[in-house]
Amino acid sequence: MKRYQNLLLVAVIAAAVQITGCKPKGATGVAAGSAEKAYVAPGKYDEFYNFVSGGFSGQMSVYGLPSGRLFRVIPVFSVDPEKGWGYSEESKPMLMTSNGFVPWDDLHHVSFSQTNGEIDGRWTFGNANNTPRVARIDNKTFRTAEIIELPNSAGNHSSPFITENSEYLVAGTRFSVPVGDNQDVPIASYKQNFKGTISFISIGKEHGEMDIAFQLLLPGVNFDLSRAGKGPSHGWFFFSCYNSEQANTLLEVNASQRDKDFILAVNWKKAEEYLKAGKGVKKQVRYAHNKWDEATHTAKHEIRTEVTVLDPAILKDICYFIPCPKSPHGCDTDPTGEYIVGSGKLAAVIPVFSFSKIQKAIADKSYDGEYGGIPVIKYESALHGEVQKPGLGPLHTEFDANGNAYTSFFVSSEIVKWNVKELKVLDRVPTYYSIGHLSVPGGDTRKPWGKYVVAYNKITKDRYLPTGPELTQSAQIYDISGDKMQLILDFPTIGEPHYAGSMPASLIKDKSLKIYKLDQNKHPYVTMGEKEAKVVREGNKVHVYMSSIRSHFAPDNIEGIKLGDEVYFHVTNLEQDWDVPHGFAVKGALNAELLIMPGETSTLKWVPEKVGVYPFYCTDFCSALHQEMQGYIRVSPAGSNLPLTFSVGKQAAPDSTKK
Ligand code: CUK
Ligand code: CUA
Repeated sequence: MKRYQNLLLVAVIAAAVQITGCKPKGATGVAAGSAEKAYVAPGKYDEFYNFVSGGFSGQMSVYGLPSGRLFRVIPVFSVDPEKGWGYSEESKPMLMTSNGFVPWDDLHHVSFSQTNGEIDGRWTFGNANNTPRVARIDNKTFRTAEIIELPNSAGNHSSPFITENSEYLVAGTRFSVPVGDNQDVPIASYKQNFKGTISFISIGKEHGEMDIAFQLLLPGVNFDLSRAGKGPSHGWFFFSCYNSEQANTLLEVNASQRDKDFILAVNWKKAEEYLKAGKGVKKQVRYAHNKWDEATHTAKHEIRTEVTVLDPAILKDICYFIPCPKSPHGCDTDPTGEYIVGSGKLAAVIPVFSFSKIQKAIADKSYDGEYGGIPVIKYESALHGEVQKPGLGPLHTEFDANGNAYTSFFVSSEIVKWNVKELKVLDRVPTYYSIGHLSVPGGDTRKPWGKYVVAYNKITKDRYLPTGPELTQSAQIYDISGDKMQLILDFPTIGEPHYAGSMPASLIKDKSLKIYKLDQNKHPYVTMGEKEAKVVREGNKVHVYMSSIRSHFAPDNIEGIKLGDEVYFHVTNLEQDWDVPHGFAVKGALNAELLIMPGETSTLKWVPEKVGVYPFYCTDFCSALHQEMQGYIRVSPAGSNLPLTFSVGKQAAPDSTKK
């Protein structure tokens, strides 16, 4: 009977999901006069930067808040021909993994570096959900500076959440998989052989360099989301997990059997102690670590081979399970660090756990047995209370500075505001439609700025002009400065936005880099000035040391290339002026363009396959004579004995048509 009820609940919710819930009809939801709250006059700056994950685009995009204006798409895990990301020789190593070159991924969550529990503006992190990786973006350049792969992991969803002094980012695996020497095991042996892991990635204090400090080996559940403790709960991490049934097929039913799954509480300070005491076991693995070097404007890819694993079933008092109703998704800690909100996708209530009660339960050993060798704290002993009848399908919660929580509800398509201490629902507004994450500026930190909550929606239906079978995903901004939430703007987004974060513009804007200094360019193929431009043959490799400045390339006439040659255009942008990139593209190249920043060197590899004269040109409108910024390269047959020549400004004489 219980099983039947569970199936029924799943069926009802599945039906609701398919019809996208209680879809608000007719109204646009925007009250007269509220639009001006999102209005940022032409030429004026926004108050916040809004970094939004691109989901299956694999990128991150940056918008202004509250205007919703798009400023930049930052290529992270996916190639981006617009910027040459993954196409230039310098950036290709960034996308290398232990599986080779992976040109795409699925980026769900962004996270900002913090100092004392507040956003400090230095770095933005993002996760790769498919081929498990974490990326660090340098907020000075808005460029991906580092990518680290995660061994023993599959589907890095519960990531990259950060501690309050940027000690660690965590990365919990969504899929449990066989871990260890023999991975050729039957899928049906899930319960015996499959394990979940959580990686703790340390972050260098000065330069942010990422390293896997240790991994926890855990029972074979699916880790979903996570948040670090704050203030009193600093030193702890909380992870939601589903599929405590350990199903290996048809999870939509088989992983929805139990009334409660878990939140995993991790005492990472304790884990550090065990690590120091030498209790970790070193495992041989293979994972990529890729880092961008700003001096050489080039990424370096290396494979690392060792990771230290701690087993919390043996090393007691690192991990505790807390029962949490029905397939928890979001797991969010409030700004005080005392309350942990679990959002069960199929649950009728929102349970709020108390950190001090969890501590007391551990001290009193108030347990309900073990799961996979890890103690399970009694639900009531950890519980602060439940929000009753909040809505359908709670997913994620963020906070303002006044003790209020904002929870997204996918199935009932709404945001519900409630008081964390009193557990009272205060307000609800519809979203259009089917919200996933939501984000309040600083709403996951000790210091929320409040002001807005932004909804990231899965479905837009009738909100925008039709664009064929797929419609844009979208975000919606609500003013939360008053008692009632008020919708002030819809804006379309790039890719599927899962999570996002916002920080005051002042944390970034004055530190934003304007140019790369040419005299500090350490690229091995740099061309420091036009006089140094040259073409050098090394066997069948031809290196073109090329400069670009408004409005020509040097050299811009090249002859003596032969079929079978590999040509490397190393283009240095000599400009030392803000916002003057030059582009570079060659006809027929099986590649993308280069987009070269002032003072930077970038390389395009080109293997011509036909004899002829090929034009190349600048792709970025850089001056009144941008259209004149072009050149020619001549390709002769393989056996040709035409010497290699190059020039700029050498106008042909009327009769020089020989050769
Ligand atoms: S997840 Cu997308 S709505 Cu991947 Cu954070 Cu919840
Ligand atoms: Cu350089 Cu256009």
